[in-house]
Parts: sequence; C-alpha cells; structure tokens
Amino acid sequence: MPQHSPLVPVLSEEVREALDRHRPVVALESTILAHGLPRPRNLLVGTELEELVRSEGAVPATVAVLDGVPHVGLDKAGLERIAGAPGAGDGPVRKLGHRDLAPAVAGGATGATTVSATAFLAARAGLRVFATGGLGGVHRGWTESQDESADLALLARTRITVVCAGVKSILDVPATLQRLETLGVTVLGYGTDRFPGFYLTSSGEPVDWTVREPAEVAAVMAAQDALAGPEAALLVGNPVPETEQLDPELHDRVLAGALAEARESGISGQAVTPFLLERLVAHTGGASLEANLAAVRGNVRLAARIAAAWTARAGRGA
Ligand code: PSU
Ligand code: MN
Repeated sequence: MPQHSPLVPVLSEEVREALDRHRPVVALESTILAHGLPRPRNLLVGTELEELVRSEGAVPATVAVLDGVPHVGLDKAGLERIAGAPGAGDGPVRKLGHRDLAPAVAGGATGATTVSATAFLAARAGLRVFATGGLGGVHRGWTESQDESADLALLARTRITVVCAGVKSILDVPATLQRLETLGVTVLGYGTDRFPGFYLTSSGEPVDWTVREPAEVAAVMAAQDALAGPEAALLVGNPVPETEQLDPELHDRVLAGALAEARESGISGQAVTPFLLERLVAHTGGASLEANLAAVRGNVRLAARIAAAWTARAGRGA
C-alpha cells in the first residue's frame, strides 16, 4: 500500500511546545557525541551542551535515529543510548548521513546523525538554527579519493542556519570554501573577517561578510527568505577564542602524522573523520579535545542567541 504522508520526525515534548509557542530552539547533532568524542566524556558533553542551550533561554533538540525512528529532541535514555553508555541498549550506534536515513528507518537501526542528516531532519521538523563543531568538507587528497562530505551538498538545498567553527582542519579548507561558493552557500564570519579553523581561531582564509550581533544574523536569515532564491543554508563561522585554541604549531605537526597514518592504514569512507579526530586527541595529550569542546560550546551559545533573535523578529512581525 503506498504511503502518501511524509515521515515527520518525533519531537520531544519540550521541542514541540517551544515550536508551538514560537520559542527559540537549537538543533544539535549527535555524530560528534557518538563518533567524534571519546567515551565516557561524550555523554557529559551531550548533557552539558543541552544545558548550555537552556541557560541561554532556548530549547535543545539533539537529533538521532532510535530503532528506526528519527527523533528531534532526545530524552535522557536516548542521549545515553547514542553516547554508548553502559547498559543503555545493545547494538552498534551507526553514523548516519542523510543518504543513510532511509535504510536506517526501514531496518529499524539506531544511529547518530551527521551534519547532513541533522540539518535535514531539523529543517523537516521546522527548526531554523543548528549548532555543531566543524562541518565536513573536501578532504585533502580529493583528486585521488574524491572524498567530500555530504554535508556540503545537503546544505546547498536546506534552509537552516548552521553555527560552526568553520570546517574541520583535517580537511582541505580552501577547497571546501571554493566548493561552498560553487554550491551557493552563504558564509558569514562572526566577529571576524577570517574563516575559523576549527581547533584554531583562524584558518587564514578570508570570508567576504562579517557580522557582530545575533540580530544581524537573523536579519540575513530574513533576507534569505525574502529573496526566495534556492533554499540554501546560512553558515555562521564562529571562531574558538585564541586563548582556547590548539597551539597552531602542535596542530600542524600532529595532523601531518595523523594524515600519514590514515593513508598507511588504508582508512577510507565514513571512518576517515573519526579516525583523524581520534589520532589528534591521542597525539596532543587531549589538547585537541579541549579546543574542539571550546569551539562547540561557543557555537551552541551563539546558536541559542541567534535562535532568540530569530523568534524575536518573528514576534515583531518582521
Ligand atoms: N564536528 C565535530 N566533530 C565531529 C563532527 C563535526 O566537532 O565528529 C562530525 C559531523 O557530524 C560531520 C561529520 O557531519 O563529522 C563529517 O563526517 P564525514 O567527513 O564522514 O562526512
Ligand atoms: Mn567522507
């Protein structure tokens, strides 16, 4: 029997209520928890990020697929499951890009959503603001591997504002920026004219537009809608504070080693990003983890403020 009604993600009660009342909501991705951070720290971080959103007066909506059901907003048990906490449920937590959603739904799988799958499900649920660490993008050595994250193409056709510390510095950052330009994705620097460098405050690459207030971002979002062009995302590049960045010299040295290791061990596909992030944590004595978390915290806080500016605009009928 054909099914005509689209599959809408299950919203947590808190998220549903906030959307009904036009209160600010921030989507959070779960791949960073399941595959980007070491256990058991990942569960603490997941909880901390949700609290951070709440402390800014917005509602958190962590996105994941549980037993084949897409969720926007997880309860405690759901978050524990995604973080792989002991006793939180059996079976693997898969990494789900947006192309993996259909087989995950059909097969009843449990998985964490990447930026692409999170943006897709959050936009489908009516959310407009999303915070993450660093986006996926064009990998170094693209000419041989053609490894480019599905994040970019999905963001080219999804109307959502993504607050990030740039793209992961394990990537080819200039090539990723070129690709974003080709795809027509707007990029703003938040308080900077340089594209952030994930673990580093700056990637050294310029951005064309700088904003300094959440209300300015909300104004760009409104203009995007008013222009009624292709339904692309808006990227807000929010740099990690210089005092909390990874030492750039250490970063470059350790990354070169990790890239060589990945090549030698033949790591490919979905495993590349988690492998490199893990190697960086191991070889910087955890310093890259702290820089990553500092970036994510800053992004989550800013996303909550942008979500508040956005709902305030709507409330004024702007
Ligand atoms: N940001 C982080 N850590 C992460 C990621 C982002 O600070 O682990 C995840 C995001 O979910 C992003 C994914 O979508 O890495 C990119 O993976 P890939 O390169 O395989 O597309
Ligand atoms: Mn990839």
